Amino acid sequence: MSDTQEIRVPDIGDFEQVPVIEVLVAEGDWLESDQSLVTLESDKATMDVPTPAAGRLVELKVSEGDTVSEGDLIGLLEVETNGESPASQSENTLPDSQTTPDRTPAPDLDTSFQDSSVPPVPFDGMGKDPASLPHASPSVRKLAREMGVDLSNVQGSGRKGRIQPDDLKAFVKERLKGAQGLGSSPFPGLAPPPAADFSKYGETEQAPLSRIQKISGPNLHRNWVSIPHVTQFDEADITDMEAFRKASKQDAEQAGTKMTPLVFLIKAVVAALKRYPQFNASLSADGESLVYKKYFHIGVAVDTPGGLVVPVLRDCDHKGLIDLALELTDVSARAREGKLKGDEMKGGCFTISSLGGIGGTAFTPIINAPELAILGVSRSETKPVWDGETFRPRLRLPLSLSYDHRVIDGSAAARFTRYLAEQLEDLRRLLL
Ligand code: CAO
Repeated sequence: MSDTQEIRVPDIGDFEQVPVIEVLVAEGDWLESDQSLVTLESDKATMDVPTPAAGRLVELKVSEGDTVSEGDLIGLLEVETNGESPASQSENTLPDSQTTPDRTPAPDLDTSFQDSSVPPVPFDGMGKDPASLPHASPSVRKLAREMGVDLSNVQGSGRKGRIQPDDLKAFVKERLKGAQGLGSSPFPGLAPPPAADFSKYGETEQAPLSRIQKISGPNLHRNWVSIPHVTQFDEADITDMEAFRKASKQDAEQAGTKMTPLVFLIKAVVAALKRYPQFNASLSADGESLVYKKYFHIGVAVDTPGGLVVPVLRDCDHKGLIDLALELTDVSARAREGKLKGDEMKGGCFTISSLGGIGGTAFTPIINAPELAILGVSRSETKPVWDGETFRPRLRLPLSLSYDHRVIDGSAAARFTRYLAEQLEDLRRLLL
């Protein structure tokens, strides 16, 4: 036996003539209990009207664009009664055949905190600004909750930005893909950079990114967005260091190399890492502790035709200036020829990126995770420095230390950079 039930608009608060923005079923459909029939949208929120029972929708009385108020007829439902009179059935399975607005189950309001078992709640009783809530049906919200997706990050493709099941699936797929292409949006929900047809504005030529760029780009991107960077700037007076470097030129040449300021910086960095061990550490995998390293392997950024690579010079605490200069010449030459082995770019504690041979006054280097800091070096310049009585020409070397502010405080970074500068200002300190 079957019975026909009316499905009416339930209590929707003080709202009248609310537009039907979506019809989710068709006449003849077999419906599950609580399945959404239509979506209504006031100027404050959207809500789905569910069917009160399982059955076949024999007639649909509304279509998209209609407006409805509490009590209006939405459709007629044919319900199997299995020989029992509707009145004798449990309210949990089948409601009365004469469903009134009061008896209709509560609409599943379009809010992230709403549960379908609560009594009817008017549109304007939702506790927070409904206009700020993303538009999505209760089934999409339920799915999003189950998958731990924050719908405010999902872009809806439906009317007025309503989030459709396919939008949610596409969002999850995108997140699962992990590494994103360099041209895509870094954050879900954030529009990708606008695609432009540059040829409309003039002649163009397209060339693929180098292999190194394709590998290092996503790593730089991850480090930039996942580490809170702060950069501390300082200057070292390297007038005396430079005099020593020039005086040692012959010794270096006899050894078959040349000593640039970079080798002095490597030694000074080792001294500063010894003095401030938290700069020679990494966060543990669970982010709960610091792993302090007892070795001093320094990475050096090398500019190659294919892109930036960072070979690591090992045990720099045990090596002299000439040894480091020889090694640096060797690895940078092999880096430019693309002959570095993978292992030679691993295991670094701290990286130095020197643009001193090119120019510039300062820059903000990106930390080479899992390291916690990186030193940028710019071109030294002779500047007038006041010595208390007069201005004297002094050679000043700009230092830019980017550090992971989750672990390193600004005061520690300032001390580290100052200490580093002091080592360069008086090389005898490096012997201590
Ligand atoms: N101030 C003034 N002069 C400097 C200097 C500084 N801070 N650093 C180097 N110089 C001088 C050197 O003494 C050398 O001069 P001479 O030829 O007269 O001796 C000249 O500049 C060129 O030095 P260099 O660059 O060949 O050698 P280096 O040891 O300083 O650096 C290397 C080696 C491999 C690090 C460097 O060649 C390089 O690739 N730097 C680029 C790193 C980079 O791209 N970083 C950016 C990362 S962020 O995108």
